Amino acid sequence: MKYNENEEFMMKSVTLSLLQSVANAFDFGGPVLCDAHHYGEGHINDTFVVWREDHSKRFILQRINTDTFTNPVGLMENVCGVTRHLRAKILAEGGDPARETLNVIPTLSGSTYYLDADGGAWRAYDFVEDTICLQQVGSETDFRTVAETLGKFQNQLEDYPASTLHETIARFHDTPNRYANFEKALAADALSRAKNITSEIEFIHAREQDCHVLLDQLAAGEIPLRVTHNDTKINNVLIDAATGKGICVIDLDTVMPGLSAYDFGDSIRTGANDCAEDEPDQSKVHFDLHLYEVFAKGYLSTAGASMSMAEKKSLAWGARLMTLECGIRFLTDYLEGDHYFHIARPDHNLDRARTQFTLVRQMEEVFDQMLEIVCPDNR
Ligand code: ADP
Ligand code: GN1
Ligand code: MG
Repeated sequence: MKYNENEEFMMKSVTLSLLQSVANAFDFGGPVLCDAHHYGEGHINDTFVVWREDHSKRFILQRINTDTFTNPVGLMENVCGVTRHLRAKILAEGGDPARETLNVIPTLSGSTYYLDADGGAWRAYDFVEDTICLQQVGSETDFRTVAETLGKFQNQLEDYPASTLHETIARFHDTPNRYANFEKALAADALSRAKNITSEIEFIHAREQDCHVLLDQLAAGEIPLRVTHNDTKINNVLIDAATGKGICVIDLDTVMPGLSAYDFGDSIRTGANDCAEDEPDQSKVHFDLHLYEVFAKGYLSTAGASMSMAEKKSLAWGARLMTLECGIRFLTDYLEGDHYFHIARPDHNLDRARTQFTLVRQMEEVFDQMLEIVCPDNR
């Protein structure tokens, strides 16, 4: 790992010659030109843009992070199965499948992925043009659009055969297991960083019981297992730049059986506030109950019809727990030496974790109102 030329992100660098040789393996309909600068702000995969030589069309070329996704073949089976399913739904609804779901570009030999000489696993997608990708919420309208788009996505996958999905990351949103992993990292304290985070450790320990809430509800049969996206950070939804319409849900690597609370919660974590995920100044971090309500209304307008009262209530817990869980994961990575999330500066994961915990504390203060918003008068 090293800083790339712009020192924007600490991520695995890729030489132009490697990128070009990988790009040459895909069926882009002609030769393409590559740019070795990372594209976008994802924390996991290495994302690049390639252009046809005549500049008529561009594509996303991604190296799948195989430290994170250890079965890239199964992962691509999931992505192809899910996008095929979505395409049929979009067509039936009179939509445009070329823009409204990811379109996998095969290699010249007809495979959905390519393995380079070093074992790197690559895939390519059409670039979804004329869209914006929010890193932070600028307007209520856009946030509501993200909510409606994710609710619709959940509906479209309602009848997806969940048993055919590979579990691409084991126990991804198993919050008690994330807690246990934090405890292991803390006990090992490999870089002697625990001394810097005594108040954060105390914060996490005080919430051990909270970590169990959603999985207990699932085990008790109170809420259903669905096919969910599981990584609904707002920058994983593309919005039409001209019309503001929700266009495409991307980053399908973690589509797996899960809870609606996970998808609802991760969007609230990233969107219902006025700060960046990695805001270092905690006085600037504000959970925004109004934006939470905007999102809840949008999400329930498209996904609410099939939800029981208990499932609606679980959404509020999803917001709290996805934020807590993500903070625990950032802090675990900080303790272990920042090997999971791409970082751009020392203590980046620590800043991210602190921001999550500030949000959790503020959510706890208004939790009754959060419950009431998703489940008014327990209706
Ligand atoms: P990561 O798992 O690292 O987050 P993503 O698949 O989310 O990777 O891609 C990173 C970024 O690249 C996205 O946030 C988005 O800005 C951009 N991106 C990914 N796929 C597409 C696409 N098909 N069209 C346009 N932009 C895309
Ligand atoms: C990662 O891939 P990306 O950047 O959309 C992570 C999420 C975290 C998020 C925190 C596969 O999302 O779980 O919530 O970072 N994805 C994976 O920003 O671990
Ligand atoms: Mg992403």
